Amino acid sequence: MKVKRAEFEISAVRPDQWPGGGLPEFAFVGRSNVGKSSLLNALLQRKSLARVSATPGKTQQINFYRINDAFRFVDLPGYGYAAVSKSTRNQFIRFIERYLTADRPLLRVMHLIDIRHEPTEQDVQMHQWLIDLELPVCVVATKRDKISRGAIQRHTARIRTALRTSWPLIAVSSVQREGTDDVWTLLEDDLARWREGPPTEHPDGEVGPPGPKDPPGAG
Ligand SMILES: Nc1nc2c(ncn2[C@@H]2O[C@H](COP(=O)(O)OP(=O)(O)OP(=O)(O)O)[C@@H](O)[C@H]2O)c(=O)[nH]1
Ligand SMILES: [Mg+2]
Repeated sequence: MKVKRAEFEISAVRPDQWPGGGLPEFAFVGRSNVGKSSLLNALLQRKSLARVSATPGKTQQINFYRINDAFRFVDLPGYGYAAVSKSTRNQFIRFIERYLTADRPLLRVMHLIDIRHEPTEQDVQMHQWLIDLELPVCVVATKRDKISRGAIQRHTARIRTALRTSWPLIAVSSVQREGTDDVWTLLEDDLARWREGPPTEHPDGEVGPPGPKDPPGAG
C-alpha cells in the first residue's frame, strides 16, 4: 500500500464525535503497551502520527486516522492496565464495546498480543468476544524482535492455542518494520473485497424491473 496521505482526525471521547462519511475501517485493539500506536506508525511509515502515550492506560479516547482519504485506522483504548481502578477498566471496555457494536463498515479487527507472553485472561476474553460478535479478526503478535527467530513459531503457536483461534496470525516488529507488508497484504485484500461490495440493497420496490401488476379485481 502506498500511503500518500495519513492524517490524524480526532480523539473521540463520545460516539457523536466519531467521524462520518462511511469510509471502511480497521480497528486495532490490545492490552495497554502491547504496541498499537507503534504498529500504526510502522504501517503508515510515520514516526509519530499515533501518539505513543506517556501515561499508559489513561487514554480513553478512540483515535481515528484517515488514510489516502480511502479508509481509516481506529486506535482503540488499551485494556488491562493494572494501575487503573476497576471502574475505569470497565469504562474502557464499554468504550471499546460501543465502537465494535456500532453500525460502521468495520472490515477487520487487528487484535494485538505481545509475542513474548502467554495471552492473559483478558486477551482470551477479548478474543472470544470478537468471535462472538462475528467480526473478522487478525491476530498480530507484536515485538517479535524481542525474541529469537527460532522461537517465533513456538510463541505464535502458543498464542493460537490460548486464544483458540483460527483467524490469521501475523508476527510483526514495528521497530524493525518486519511483518508490516504481510499486514498490508491482508488489509488490501479486505479493501478490495469491500469495494466489490455486497449486493446493493435497494429500498423496497426498487429491486429489478417492475413486475406485472396484479390484474384489477384480483386477490
Ligand atoms: N522492541 C520493540 N518495542 C516495541 C515494539 N512495538 C512497540 N514497542 C514499545 O512498546 C512500548 C509501547 O508501545 P505503544 O505503541 O505505545 O503501545 P500501545 O499499545 O499503543 O499502548 P497504549 O496506547 O498505552 O495502550 C513503547 O515503549 C514502544 O517503543 C516492537 O515491535 N519492538
Ligand atoms: Mg497507544
